[in-house]
Amino acid sequence: MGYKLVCIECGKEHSEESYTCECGGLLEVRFEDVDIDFELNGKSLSVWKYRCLLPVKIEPVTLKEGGTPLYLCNNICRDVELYVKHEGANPSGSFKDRGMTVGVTKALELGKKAVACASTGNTSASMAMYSAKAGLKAYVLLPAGKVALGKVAQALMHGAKVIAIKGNFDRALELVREVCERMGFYLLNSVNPFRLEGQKTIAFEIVDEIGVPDYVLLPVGNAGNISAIWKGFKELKMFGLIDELPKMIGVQAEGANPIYRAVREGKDEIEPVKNPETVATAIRIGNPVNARKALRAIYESKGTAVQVSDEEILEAQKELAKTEGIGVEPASASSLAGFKKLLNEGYIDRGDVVVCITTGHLLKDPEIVLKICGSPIEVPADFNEIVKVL
Ligand code: AN7
Repeated sequence: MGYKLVCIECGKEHSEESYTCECGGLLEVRFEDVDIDFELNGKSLSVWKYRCLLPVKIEPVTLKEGGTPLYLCNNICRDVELYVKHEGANPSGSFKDRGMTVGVTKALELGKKAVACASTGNTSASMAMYSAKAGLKAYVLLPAGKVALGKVAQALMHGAKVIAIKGNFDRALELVREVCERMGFYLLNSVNPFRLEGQKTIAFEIVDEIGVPDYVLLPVGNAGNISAIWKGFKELKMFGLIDELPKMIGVQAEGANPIYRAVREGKDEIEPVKNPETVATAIRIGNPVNARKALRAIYESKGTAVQVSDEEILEAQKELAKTEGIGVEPASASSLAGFKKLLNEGYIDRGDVVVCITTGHLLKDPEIVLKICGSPIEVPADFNEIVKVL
């Protein structure tokens, strides 16, 4: 198949076992001479519909990921054609499954026996699921006490060895890179370029269903997904399937905003945030490993980055749930919060076509729901008592 693995900084070609270049640069998969064998006809959406643009040679390890719903949200907004693509509808409840189906397949293809990741939660849940299906051992490093309950539950139940460290995600990622290096485990964080290949299918599915939107907004943590989705759009253009490209908008929480700050200052490097803090624990990341790719995505697409407060995030989470029937976890709601901010500022215009990606399911983080909504009203088991509280 026509692809190679190349450093995005110096262009050096690498073997499939590499994660980064000696020069420190991130790697990416580059396709050449592909026979495109799918049609963008809105039918049978799934990650593997686009197999000709996915860099694997063996039968994929799949749990039927992708094909997530794209909802027109005109209860929230009528001036703009606002869509929400709900990645919470993937098998493990987050977009990570698109990456893991490719990443875990690659682990098998390379003959690996064990996979590992650091995670704010969703990566670990997804990796545990796909490695269970593949029969691989799975090791997970989490920041202790900072991962939403549903995600820990998934990683445990699907049989990963779950290790909580007294440190944040950024520290866990440093450590798991060392563990993988020394123990020979296959690293499945988004520094793994094959995972991002799976995630680019979000772009393919959007175009497949509605064509090219004006804007795509999504939460940014480790910054892999925004890089992946932009790559997806660019490939469709490169292979002559579309003429236009959307603008990519990264949304970050105020307390974990290194990409936002770099964009505001027009820089192409970030300054890490030392002690990131936000209610959106999924994106509580101060030193995003894919920052260089993400900043290129934003600048090349002529998009931007926006920051939102925890309050705005939770407000958007409630609004999606109560007015559109879409249940998402806090990090995911930041995309809508960012949209509302940019609409109010006049950055987004009437009539624009906008897609907000909601990256994870409401049930991932049940504890935050109880904090926001309170607990159920308890009454004696009696009709009159029930009527009193209706
Ligand atoms: C719901 O699971 O980093 O910018 O370790 O779970 O591609 O990192 C999760 C990230 C957005 C950010 N929304 O995506 C992990 C992890 C949700 C997430 C992001 C995450 P990236």
